[in-house]
Amino acid sequence: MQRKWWHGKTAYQIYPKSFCDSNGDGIGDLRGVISKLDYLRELGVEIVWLSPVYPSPMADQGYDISDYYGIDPRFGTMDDMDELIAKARERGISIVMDLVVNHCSDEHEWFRRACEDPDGPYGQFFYIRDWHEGEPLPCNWRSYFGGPCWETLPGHPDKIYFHAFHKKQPDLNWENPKLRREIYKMINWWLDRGLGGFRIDAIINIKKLLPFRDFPADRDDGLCAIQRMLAETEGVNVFLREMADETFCLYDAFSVGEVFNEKTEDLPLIIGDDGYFSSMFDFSEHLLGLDRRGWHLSHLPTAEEYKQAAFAAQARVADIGFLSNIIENHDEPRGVSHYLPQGERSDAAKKLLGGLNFLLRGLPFLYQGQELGMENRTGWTLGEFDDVNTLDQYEVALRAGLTPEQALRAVSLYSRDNARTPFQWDASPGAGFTTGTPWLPLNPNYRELNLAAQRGREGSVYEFYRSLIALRKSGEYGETLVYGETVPWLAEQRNLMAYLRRGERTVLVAGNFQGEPQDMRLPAPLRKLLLNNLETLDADGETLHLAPWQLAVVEVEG
Ligand code: ISL
Ligand code: CA
Repeated sequence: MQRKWWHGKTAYQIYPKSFCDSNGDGIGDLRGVISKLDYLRELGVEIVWLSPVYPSPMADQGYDISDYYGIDPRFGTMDDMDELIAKARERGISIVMDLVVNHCSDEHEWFRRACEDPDGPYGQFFYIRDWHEGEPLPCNWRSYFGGPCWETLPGHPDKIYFHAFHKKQPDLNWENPKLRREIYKMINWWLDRGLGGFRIDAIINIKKLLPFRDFPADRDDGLCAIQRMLAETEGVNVFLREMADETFCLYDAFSVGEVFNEKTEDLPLIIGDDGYFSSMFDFSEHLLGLDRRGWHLSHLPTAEEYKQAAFAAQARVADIGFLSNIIENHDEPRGVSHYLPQGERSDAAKKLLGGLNFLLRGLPFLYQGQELGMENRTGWTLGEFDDVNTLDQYEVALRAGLTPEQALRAVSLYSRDNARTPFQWDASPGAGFTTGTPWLPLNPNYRELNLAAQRGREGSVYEFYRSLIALRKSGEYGETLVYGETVPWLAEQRNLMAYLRRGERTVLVAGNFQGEPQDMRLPAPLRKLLLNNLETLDADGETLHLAPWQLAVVEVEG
């Protein structure tokens, strides 16, 4: 496998709206991010992915972009962005932006012009079809945020346009070479400003199954999940290859795809040596237990399911390329509230989950606050939710017959807003995030759970993450942890998640994924203890006696 400049780095996702507010308006901003660059360096991260900061009406928190060449005034100015890129670079950090090009905002100039003249050139930038009241829609796909994928084109009662997400996010027509050229031009404009690369949003959706057609309904709304069409669609690779050749490859930029529903045989095309993306997220753990019919029917994954999914993903990719490993992002509940049993909040268990994920082969991505062990917010009321997806799922649950209390409980477990509550810097009112009123309520646990309480405190979750990052960067073990193969160890032993990373050296990662002690047979004699989430480790010649939630990282004889 070819070596790449980003392989040995740790990446970190910032959700700008909730990271640090510099001017007291309750909304995080770029000057806030700049003020925390030294913090990010101290943590050890070297790639920072910023969720969208472009001008946006915020129907989907910035994933509805109305100008690809600007910065939303809520977040700052283009000068702030340039300063961020430059100051980050001085600290050895590459800035990666979000590339949202499956759709734009209905307030983007392209869409406005398409509405003015649907038959003109900008009409071809979207999927617009003739339609008359009473006729069937061109297809019965259900948009990700609920309801049909079709909406009346403003000003044209006899025309409709396609949107895979919110109706304020019209899909761009990638079949049109003019549109594709506009996108590539924009990407290169940003790369010329010194950006390290992009995280690429919802990208598998850019290829539509054409002509549009129906699938059997999967709920009583007569619609069918849009993912169903993705399974039948061919040809997305052609667009993405072209995009990479015209943009990322010219700059040796980093690119990580938000790829769902990919076909196994396509993995080399996606993330192989000459793949069109540097990396792609591993969502296999996230998909566990999710029921397409609604969050209220979903179940939380068990330790065994988590382990098997992670091992399967590692085997599937093996040495083809690098997955990007996460326990959470801005679209998911907090990993520690999702993959650990309900109510389990010990630091040991949080470190176990984080360490098991972080040390897998691939590129580790942390999501802001993960390094503190931030948790789902509890006690949500309906009115406190901001996220469109959550509000839709609440309705879905009500329609399925749940009581309002049951529906609220169900969506509280899965809501994307759990990850979007402000970063907990300290115990002051506003959690050090803002001096004003935060745009989304804080998690009330910020008084105890915050950076100030953990920084420099031996044994804290934060210091544990710093050690993980340092170990992966170390001269002694870096090569093994970055490039070594992953070999599951005793995969059938219940609630034990253990694996070897085999490279120059052999490192064993052994996690007791339960609240009871558990013995584990060693694959080879112990050489050295590298990391431990507890104070002691009980081992004899052939066995590790793991305490509840213990995670031990040890070098063994190779
Ligand atoms: O169900 C999915 C894939 O099978 C979805 O998870 C979907 O791909 C995902 O929601 C896409 O997310 C991204 O694009 C959205 C935005 O709301 C999210 O925040 C973003 O991460 C629309 O831009
Ligand atoms: Ca602000």
